Amino acid sequence: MLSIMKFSVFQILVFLLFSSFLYCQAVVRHTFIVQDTEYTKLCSTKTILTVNGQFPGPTLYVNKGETIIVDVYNKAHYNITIHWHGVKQPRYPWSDGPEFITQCPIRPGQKFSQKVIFSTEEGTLWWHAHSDWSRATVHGAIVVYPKNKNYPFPKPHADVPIVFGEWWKRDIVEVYNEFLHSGTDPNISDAYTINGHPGDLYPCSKSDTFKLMVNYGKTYLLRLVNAAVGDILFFAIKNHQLTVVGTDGSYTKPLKVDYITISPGQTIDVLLEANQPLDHYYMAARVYSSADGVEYDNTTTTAILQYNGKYAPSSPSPLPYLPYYNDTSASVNFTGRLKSLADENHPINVPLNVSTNLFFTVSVNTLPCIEGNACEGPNGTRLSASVNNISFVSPSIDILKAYYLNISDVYSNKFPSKPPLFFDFTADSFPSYLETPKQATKVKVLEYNTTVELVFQGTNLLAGTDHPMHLHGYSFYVVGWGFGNYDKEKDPLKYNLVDPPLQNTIAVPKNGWAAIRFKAINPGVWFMHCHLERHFSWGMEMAFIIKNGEGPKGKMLPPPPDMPPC
Ligand SMILES: *[C@@H]1O[C@H](CO)[C@@H](O)[C@H](O)[C@H]1NC(C)=O
Ligand SMILES: *[C@@H]1O[C@H](CO)[C@@H](O)[C@H](O)[C@H]1NC(C)=O
Ligand SMILES: *[C@@H]1O[C@H](CO)[C@@H](O)[C@H](O)[C@H]1NC(C)=O
Ligand SMILES: *[C@@H]1O[C@H](CO)[C@@H](O)[C@H](O)[C@H]1NC(C)=O
Ligand SMILES: *[C@@H]1O[C@H](CO)[C@@H](O)[C@H](O)[C@H]1NC(C)=O
Ligand SMILES: *[C@@H]1O[C@H](CO)[C@@H](O)[C@H](O)[C@H]1NC(C)=O
Ligand SMILES: *[C@@H]1O[C@H](CO)[C@@H](O)[C@H](O)[C@H]1NC(C)=O
Ligand SMILES: *[C@@H]1O[C@H](CO)[C@@H](O)[C@H](O)[C@H]1NC(C)=O
Ligand SMILES: *[C@@H]1O[C@H](CO)[C@@H](O)[C@H](O)[C@H]1NC(C)=O
Ligand SMILES: *[C@@H]1O[C@H](CO)[C@@H](O)[C@H](O)[C@H]1NC(C)=O
Ligand SMILES: [Cu+2]
Repeated sequence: MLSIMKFSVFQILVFLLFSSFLYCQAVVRHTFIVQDTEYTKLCSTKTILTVNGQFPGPTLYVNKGETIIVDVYNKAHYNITIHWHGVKQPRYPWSDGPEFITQCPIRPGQKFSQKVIFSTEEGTLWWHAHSDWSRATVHGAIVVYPKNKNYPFPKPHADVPIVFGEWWKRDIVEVYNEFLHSGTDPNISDAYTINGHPGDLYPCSKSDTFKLMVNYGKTYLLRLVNAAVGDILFFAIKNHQLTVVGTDGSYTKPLKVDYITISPGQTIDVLLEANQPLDHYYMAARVYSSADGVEYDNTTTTAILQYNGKYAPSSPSPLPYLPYYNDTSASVNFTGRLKSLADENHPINVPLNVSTNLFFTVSVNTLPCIEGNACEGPNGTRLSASVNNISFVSPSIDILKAYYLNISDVYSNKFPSKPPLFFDFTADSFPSYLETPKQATKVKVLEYNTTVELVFQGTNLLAGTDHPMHLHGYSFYVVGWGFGNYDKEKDPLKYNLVDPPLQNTIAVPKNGWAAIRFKAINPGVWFMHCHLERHFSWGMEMAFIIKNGEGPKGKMLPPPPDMPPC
């Protein structure tokens, strides 16, 4: 009797162990319900698109190398797609998300189960809508934990996503439609937000402020995500230095700073030591805007870092120092100091032997007026934007499907490796004939396993400004950057090939250039675009097709059965 009892207890233990093992192996599923939700901010109420009713949307927590499934239900009144920003999705572009690049939109009432495949990413990424400007409110953080929570720094006391957003009092669809119709810049936003809260410097926002409670003596990992629609931001915390430890899902050498610069699309992980006298301290963010003559939202969003304990907080609380709105040297001073951690546990693999050199100009342009449209751009034109003088025209079925099924007339595969004309790209003025781009849907086709160096050259056509360029399906090493025209003899001599940062978004500095390298080992269709939404809407984007390589490991996986129909 006793022995039977023992045996059954043992059996139960085995069963429990086995089932928990099975549970761990099961693919984790998440539900995203895209819906219309009423929100009140800055004294006015409006309906916004959200995921699960939240702004920002839910944070996804995953372990390095995991695959998850997100069931996206569109219960709203707009078409939507969801992109997993910075997730490489090896050989599986099908759930990458950009509308008419890798899928057609999920229509109201439809569902799409998106498989999200994590591989080498570790740190912070994010997800967002990738159709028109709905990503203004449809976005959230992704936290990728290291194996066994084994960080290359002492384990932080807590993990805090800090998501920056941008808020218009008006409906974002109205702002977007009016912008498209006008042919000129969009209306500037009314506020920036930190985790959905504008903070107490705005009217009616005293109680709409994000608060981070901390214990003296502890260290916190802040996972910063810039989800703003069109603005690079400076961020700082009063009296606290920040130690940068990662960007775009990859570790960096620890870098102590007083402020950070963060581009739309970029993530930055910082350690915050709660080592100051017990008090309330402001965190603040405001725009870095480098384009001359372009209006910007000059407001400041704040949150409060509040120490636990009994004390009377000082009042008023001073704001932290932030660089001036147009301080380009402050911006690049931060961005240019990022370096990969590159230690023995986090080795890097910078491609040294380049086989394909690409040189892409990124420009703001004008198009002649078309009847029936407003033409409020300079001299009665419509603003536009381009890569290598080609302003991207969105196709009406997705490029991935056209490629996979060999459907012709959807895109041309003749995207040029260099611009049609070489001139002084960063001159003060230009003959007006240079201003008008071509309009086309062109992709650059690369053989599998090519080693690519891509130099982005910013131009001063219309108004030079920073362009945060984002590549899907890859992370790339940022091996160099500078101001003025890229010099192909001298500039490569100054490249960092030892510990360049591994990123998925790089802000090409105003009237300058940035050089990136990657190895084309992820077959599929991968979008590349400026992450300032107005430039994106004007056509500052293109796509790569990376062909299949040898063997099954070099080939794209087949599509899932539930791809949204066109
Ligand atoms: C844009 O700004 C103008 C001028 O301030 C205003 O009249 C218009 O209503 C705004 N449009 C939207 C969609 O917010
Ligand atoms: C922001 O711009 C407004 C309108 O142009 C101006 O009145 C205000 O002084 C500016 N505020 C700051 C902090 O620069
Ligand atoms: C920044 O703006 C200020 C004030 O408008 C101006 O005086 C200054 O020249 C600008 N700096 C740069 C680098 O453009
Ligand atoms: C960048 O910032 C560091 C630290 O504040 C400072 O020492 C350095 O002079 C700055 N460099 C430039 C080029 O502004
Ligand atoms: C670089 O590539 C060239 C051409 O593909 C090849 O001949 C050479 O051996 C390579 N060098 C290294 C160091 O891999
Ligand atoms: C607008 O036209 C004027 C006069 O023809 C010209 O000098 C100026 O460069 C033009 N501006 C733009 C942005 O094309
Ligand atoms: C793709 O289509 C073109 C023309 O429609 C045809 O010539 C070609 O053989 C097709 N390729 C494949 C791989 O089916
Ligand atoms: C872009 O292409 C158009 C059309 O061919 C041409 O008129 C224009 O000069 C080109 N601009 C640049 C900057 O290459
Ligand atoms: C990729 O290229 C490298 C050389 O750069 C070569 O050693 C390797 O075998 C290639 N892999 C495939 C799958 O083609
Ligand atoms: C939604 O997407 C479908 C399919 O691509 C398209 O036909 C329809 O026009 C889109 N609706 C809107 C409102 O954009
Ligand atoms: Cu841009």
